[in-house]
Amino acid sequence: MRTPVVASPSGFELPEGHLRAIRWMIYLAFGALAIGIVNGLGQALNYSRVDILQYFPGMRDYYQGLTVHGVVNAIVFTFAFANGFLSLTTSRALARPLNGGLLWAVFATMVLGFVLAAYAMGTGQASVLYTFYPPLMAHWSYYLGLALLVVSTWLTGINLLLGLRGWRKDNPGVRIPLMAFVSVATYAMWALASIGIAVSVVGLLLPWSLGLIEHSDPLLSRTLFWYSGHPIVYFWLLPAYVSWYMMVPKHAGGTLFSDQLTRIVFVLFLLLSIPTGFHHQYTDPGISTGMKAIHATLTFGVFFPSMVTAFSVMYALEIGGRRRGGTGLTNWFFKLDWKNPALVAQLLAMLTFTLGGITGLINASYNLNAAIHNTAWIPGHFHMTVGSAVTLSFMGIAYWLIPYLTKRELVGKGMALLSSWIYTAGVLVMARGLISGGLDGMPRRTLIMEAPYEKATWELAGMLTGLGGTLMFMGGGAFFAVLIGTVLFGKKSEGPVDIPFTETHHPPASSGWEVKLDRFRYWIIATIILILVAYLPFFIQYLPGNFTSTPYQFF
Ligand code: HAS
Ligand code: CU
Repeated sequence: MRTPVVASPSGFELPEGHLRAIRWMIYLAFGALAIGIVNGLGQALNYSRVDILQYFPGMRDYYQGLTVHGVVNAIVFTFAFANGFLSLTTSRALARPLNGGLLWAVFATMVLGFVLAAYAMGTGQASVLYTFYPPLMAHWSYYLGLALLVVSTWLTGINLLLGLRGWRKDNPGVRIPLMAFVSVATYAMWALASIGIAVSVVGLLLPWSLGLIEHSDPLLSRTLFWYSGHPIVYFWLLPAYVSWYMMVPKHAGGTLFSDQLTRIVFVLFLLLSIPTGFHHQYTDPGISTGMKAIHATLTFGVFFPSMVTAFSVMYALEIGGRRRGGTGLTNWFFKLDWKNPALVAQLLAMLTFTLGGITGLINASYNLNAAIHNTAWIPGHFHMTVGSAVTLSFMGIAYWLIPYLTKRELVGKGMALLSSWIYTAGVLVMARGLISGGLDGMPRRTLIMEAPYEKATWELAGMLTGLGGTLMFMGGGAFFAVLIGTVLFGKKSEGPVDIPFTETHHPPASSGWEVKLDRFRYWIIATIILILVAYLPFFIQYLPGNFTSTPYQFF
């Protein structure tokens, strides 16, 4: 084995003002998560017929609570975290400051977007869920708020790109540092992916809610939504993957075995994340079966880089476990540092994600999808992906990131460890409830406690869902106690605090085909071609659309 090399240069420190902007983005992210988990508890308890939503002003209505839960957890929390975290990783990896003004502009745009959307949701004028399908119509401030949240990700993307361009000018012919490569690839993917939601919100729904357009076209808006709505799940996931590749091996005392393969994985996500949206629309009329089959096939394609990730990261962990004295086939796993909260949270996130991934494969299978679409199975699937692979990983990252950003030591390490275990137990119990109920026809997005058609067999499923959700809430509560304790009472760290950088076995190749991996321009062109193959036939046949639906507001 060769001497490992550090994957990205360290030693460079971001200007104090930049760190402050990033710190506020991370605070905003976790502030949103805190609101979201209170709502989440209400949603989970609904399945076990316990009504707590009535006690929360501004969340009295089931769909109001569910909208707040979806928007703050799946959009505000994830976007704010990605904007802050990947700005930091890019700047550190390139060893140069990003544009400080843009960092603050990102923060301000997110706050404004959040306030506008919160106003609409809090006053009960936007109970349209985070998918906002027309003809359900929300208050204009909801759409404008969401649009601004998307703009904040574009501003971050521009900032990363400007940083990369400057770095390239100063370092001609040098390979992009791996950590910058994976961060920029994430934003390049999302820049192309977010076009659908932007066209739908700014071009159709916002003017419609302002009375400028009279009617809406549900199928067109759904299609534009899912054009962005599938890749958005990778925009949530990839910052966690950045950490699994670039930091978790370091926590575990291991090394990453291939720089090249890591780049290939992120290029595959860039290429394949977007042309898959119809797997959310298998049951929609008006889209040909042939087009659905293309999206199904590409969905199996985008499964592949996650499989590669599973084996790459597992190998890095194995190296760490063996260096700590692990022997035999499995003993290395138990030798990992199970006392490090940042590592444990992310290991548990990975373990849960194996189940989340498998359920994804079932969703993607056209005929199996018919059995579980719109049932409680789906929230079962996505709480084992975004609800744990992503959220628990971000919590794990926070255990070193908050001390790094505040220069204070983590308070309550034991509580932090316990929090991850309780949270994971909660996710698994809740998913067990939702998944078994879903297989038995228990619907999602339904006020089960007042449904007149409940099946007796849903009772156990509902109770497990409520119990699991309560455990998740307790785990989340413990996490916030640690977080707030650290920010307010953490001991000032002595000496410099650094980001945990993973090392790789080999430096990136300086000649040969691997060098071409860094040419983002080619990958972006290839991605656009794939998008055209996957979407153009539908739009050619469907446009100019059917703008005939009159708006509904049941709230
Ligand atoms: Fe999904 C619906 C298919 C991944 C989120 N998904 C959803 C919805 C959400 C969501 C929110 O094809 C509902 C949307 C709504 O409101 O209607 N999903 C997939 C597939 C994957 C997948 C094929 N989903 C995700 C991720 C999400 C997410 C990631 C969030 C972050 N999903 C679907 C489909 C639907 C769907 C259909 C529509 C269903 C319907 O009818 O409505 C794949 O990308 C999954 C790949 C994952 C893997 C797992 C790899 C495992 C890893 C961990 C390794 C472990 C280690 C541990 C290293 C292949 C990387 C080592 C430890 C040791 C034990 C040694
Ligand atoms: Cu999807």
